[in-house]
Amino acid sequence: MKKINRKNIIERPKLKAFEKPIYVTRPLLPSIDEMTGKLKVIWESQWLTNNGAQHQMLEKKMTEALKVSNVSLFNNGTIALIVACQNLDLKGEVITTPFTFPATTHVLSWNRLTPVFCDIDPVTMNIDADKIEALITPRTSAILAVHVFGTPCDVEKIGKIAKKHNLKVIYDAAHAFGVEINGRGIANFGDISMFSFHATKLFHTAEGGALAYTNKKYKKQIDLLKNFGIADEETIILPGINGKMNEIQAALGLVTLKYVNDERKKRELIKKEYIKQLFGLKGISFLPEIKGVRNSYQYFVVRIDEKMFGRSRDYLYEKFKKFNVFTRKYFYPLCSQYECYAYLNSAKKEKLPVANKVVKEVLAMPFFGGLKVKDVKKICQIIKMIHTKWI
Ligand code: T4K
Repeated sequence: MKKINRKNIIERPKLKAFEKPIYVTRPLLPSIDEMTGKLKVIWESQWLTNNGAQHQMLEKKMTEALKVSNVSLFNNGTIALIVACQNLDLKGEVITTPFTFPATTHVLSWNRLTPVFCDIDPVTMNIDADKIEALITPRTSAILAVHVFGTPCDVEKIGKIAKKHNLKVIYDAAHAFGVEINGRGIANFGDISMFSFHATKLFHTAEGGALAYTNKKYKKQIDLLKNFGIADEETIILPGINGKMNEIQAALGLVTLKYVNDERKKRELIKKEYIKQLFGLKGISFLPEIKGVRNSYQYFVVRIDEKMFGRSRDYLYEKFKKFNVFTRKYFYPLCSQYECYAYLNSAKKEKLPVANKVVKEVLAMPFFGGLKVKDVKKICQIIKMIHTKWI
């Protein structure tokens, strides 16, 4: 009998599930002592909300961090976006992307505006600027675009279309904290940009958000809109909402902000490790780096081409759970597929071929500064084992 040469047998690595769950993200948290120090100041002041000292400090710091002349802080990004639409007095139809978090489209509904879905670019996964003009009607008042996963939209092209057709432009920059194009803060493009400071964001205030804009004339009205329209104790000049960020949120933001650059560096290394491990693996691709663009390091997403990879995105997502890894299928389903919007003419599947393809391919991987390189290696090992159909 022929002797088996053990060297020729490829051993299947045995991988155990992670002991603790690995989530798609974890919030950047300062030390509890540092936060306690800030809380003491707030306690002593007995000033908890309504444009307090922490709020004022953070708002100023945000103009620097975002490199934009005007910032208004909010209690969350969704309310901020609702207020942005109110401030621009939008009417009728707004052209938007179906590949986003529900908040983007819902904000239009809350303003009694009709979303008109536009297909997306196959590479950046942002609204396809070349398809916007065909959707403009006499009822169109604005474009609401999203810098998905922090990749900037084609701001030049969108700006030109808006100018030509006299439309307003709002950017949902929820994922784009710190993004710059050739050194210019991303909020210098369009009429108003919204940032989310939710706990899952690179920079956060637990819950929170901001509007950023270059037109200083907006400041007064936006700040009225987020404070019930109160001009003074006896004068209420418009139907505002409560969109105020409180002092505890602002304080958390001030402390967290100090560590954002460190976190960015850590995430940059993690991203490099993912790419090193997965580069060349058939059927897996990454978002392209765009020349002159400063990355937000908000998400690290991969795209799975089922035919080439051999398994679907959903297979990976489910398999990962068995290893205690919780990836996310952002943004599945498309907003155009929700029951509340599927009736719209623009929501028809055949009108959004790229978005309907992309939404089955994207997987957001665990991505946060506290993730260890050895864990990234193991996560990539799982992907490789799925690819070879060992699991
Ligand atoms: N526009 C866009 C394009 C957006 O992506 C968002 C929000 C908005 C507008 C609205 O902005 P905000 O009104 O939220 O400011 C999360 C966030 O809740 C949401 O803010 C974010 N986008 C969205 C992309 O992600 P979920 O439903 O995925 O969150 P959740 O609770 O499943 O959290 C994800 C993972 O993060 C968890 O598995 C574990 C980890 N996590 C989460 C929280 C809340 C923590 O470790 N600690 C935490 O405190 O929506």
